[in-house]
Amino acid sequence: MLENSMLYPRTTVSRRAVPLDGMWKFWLDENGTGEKDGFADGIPGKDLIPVPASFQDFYTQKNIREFAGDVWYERDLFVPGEWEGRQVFLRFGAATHRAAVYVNGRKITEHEGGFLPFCADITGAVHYDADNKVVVKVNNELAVTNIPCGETITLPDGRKMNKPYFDFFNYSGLQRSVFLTALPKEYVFDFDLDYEIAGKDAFLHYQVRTTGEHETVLWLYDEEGRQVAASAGKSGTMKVENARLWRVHDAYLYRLVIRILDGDALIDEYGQEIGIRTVEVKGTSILLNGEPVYLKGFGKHEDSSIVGRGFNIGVMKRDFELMKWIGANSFRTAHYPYSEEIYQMADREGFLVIDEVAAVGLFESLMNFMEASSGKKTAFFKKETTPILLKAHKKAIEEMITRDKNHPCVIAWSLLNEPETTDEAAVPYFKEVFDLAHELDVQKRPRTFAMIMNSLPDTCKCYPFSDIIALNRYYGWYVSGGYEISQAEVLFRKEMDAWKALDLNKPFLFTEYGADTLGTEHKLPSVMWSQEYQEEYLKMTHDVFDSYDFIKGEQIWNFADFQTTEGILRVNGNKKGVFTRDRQPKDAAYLLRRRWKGLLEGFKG
Ligand code: BDP
Repeated sequence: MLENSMLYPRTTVSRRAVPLDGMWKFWLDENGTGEKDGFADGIPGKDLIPVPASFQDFYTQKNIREFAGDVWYERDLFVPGEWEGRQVFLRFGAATHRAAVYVNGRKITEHEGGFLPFCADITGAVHYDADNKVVVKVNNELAVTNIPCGETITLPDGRKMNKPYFDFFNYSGLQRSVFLTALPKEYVFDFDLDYEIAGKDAFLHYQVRTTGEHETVLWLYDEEGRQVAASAGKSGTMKVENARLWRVHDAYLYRLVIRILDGDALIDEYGQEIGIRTVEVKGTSILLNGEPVYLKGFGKHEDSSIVGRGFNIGVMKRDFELMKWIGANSFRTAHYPYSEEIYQMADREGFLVIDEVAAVGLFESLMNFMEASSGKKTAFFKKETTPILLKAHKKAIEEMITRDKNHPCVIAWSLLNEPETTDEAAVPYFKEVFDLAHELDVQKRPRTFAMIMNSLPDTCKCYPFSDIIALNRYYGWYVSGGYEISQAEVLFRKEMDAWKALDLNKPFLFTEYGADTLGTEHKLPSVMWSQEYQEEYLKMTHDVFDSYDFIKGEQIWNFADFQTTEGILRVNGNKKGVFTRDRQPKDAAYLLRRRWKGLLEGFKG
C-alpha cells in the first residue's frame, strides 16, 4: 500500500497546489562528498538551472553531460501562515532515478525510481509565514537492481560512467514539475473507477479511499457543467443516463467531484475529468466500448533538444498535432511512464495509450538492443540480485497503476520491454508482475510486454502471460536489411506463420518496427539509412501485417529521432523517427499518413 496519495495536485476549495517550476540552484557533486560536506543545509555555488528539465544538455562540458552520481538542487520556499494546521507536501512529478529531500537541513524522505511521482510530507519541518530551504539530492546511477537496468562503471581517471542496458540517453534530474501542496488533515487519497455500458446508459462503479471516516459524496458533471449523477458512500455505483462514451478522437469527458463532508461543512474536495468507456480483449480483438479497434501509432520517448527528457509543454502540443495529422490513434509510453500532463492531453484528444513501466534492459547485455536479440545471452533472471530488482519493479507497477488507472486513455499496461524470456527463470518473475497488475487494476485492463527478436514462438517461455502479444520486430533492418529485404520478408512471414500455427486466439500488436533514416539522406536507388529505404522497408512490413487477421495494430518505432548514448550504431542518436527530433516529417510520414487515414477504426475487426 502506497504511503502517499498519487492524485495529481490541484487547487480546489479545500486544497492548494503551487508549482515550484523555475530556476533552482544546482550543483554537480563530482567528488561525491555532498552528504559529508553538509549540502543538506545548503549547496555551494551560484549556478541556476531550470526545473523541469534534464540537466545534461545545457552545458558545454562533456563531463557534465556524461556525469554519473549525485546532483543537488536547492530553492527557497515560502509557506503561507494560513496553511498551519494543514497537511503540507512537496510533490515531485519524478526525480530520476532516485532522490533524497531535505527541508531546513532535515531529511524528509527518499524515493527510488525515476519516472513516477512521490511526496515529501513537510508539515512538521517547515516554518510558517517564513522562508524555508528545500534541498534535493538526485542520483542517476544505473544498476541491475533497479529499473531501467544498466551499470555504473569507473573509468581509469576515477570518473564514474553510466552504461545503460537500453537505447536511450540516461537523462536525469528533476525532469517533471514540483508542487508545494496543502491538504486538509482528512483528504481524498485515491479512487478507483470501473464502467459498465447498458444500452444507452452506463454504470460507474467506484471506490474512494480517504484518510478519515467522514461522509464521502460524489457528483458527476457533463461537459456543459450539468450534474448528471450523484452518490454517497465510499463505494457504490452511479447510473449515467444517456451516457456519452469516450471514443477515439471523440473524447467526451465528464467531471467527477469527490467531497468529504462533516454535516454541511466541506472537509475536502477533489475533482478530475474522466471518460466512460470499456476496454476488453476478446478472441483476437481489442474492443473499445465493445467495438473492435485497430491500433495505429507510435512508440515514443519523452525527448527533445536542450531539455532532454524534461517535460516540455510545447513539444507535447506539437506531438499531439502531428499524431492527429498522420492519422494515429495510439501510442506506447516507451520505455517509462510519461509525465502526467501527457495522459491528460491523451484523455482530451481521444488517444489510446499503452502505459509502460520502466522495466527495460532486463537482459544480460551492454548493448541490449543489438546483442540481446542474438539470443547469445540468457538467464538474466537467475542473478542473486533478481529479488531486489523484482521488488523495485513491483513497486513501480504499483505506483504507475495507482497514478494512471483513472485515465480513460490508458487501455493496457506494458509490464516490460524486451526482457530475456528464453530461460525458465523468467517465468516466476513474469508471474509476479503480471499477477500484480491484474490485482491492482479494478478495470482488469489487458497486460502485455514488448517482445524482443529472439522471443519466438518456440523459444519464448513468457508470451502466455500477455493478453495482447506485442512484438518488436526489425526484419529488413537488423535482420537482412537493404538489398536482402526479400529475404527479410521470407523470414518475417515464417515467424508469423509459426505464430498463426499456434492459434493463440489473442490479438497481436507490433509495438516496434522501423528503420534508421537520416532526414538529410536521399538516394535513388535506395540504400539503408536513406529516406527511400525507410519507405521500402515500411511497404514490405505493412504487406506482412495485412496478411494476418490476428494482427490488430502497428506502432512504429519511433515517433521522432531521439538521443541515445554515443556509439558506432547510433549517429548522434537513434534515427528511426518518422519525424526528426525537431518534429518535422521525413518522407515516410506521408506514406504512413496515406495508410493510416485509409484504415477503418475497426480494421480487421
Ligand atoms: C528495441 C528497443 C528500443 C530501441 C530499438 C532500436 O526496445 O528501445 O531503440 O530496438 O534498436 O530493441 O531502435
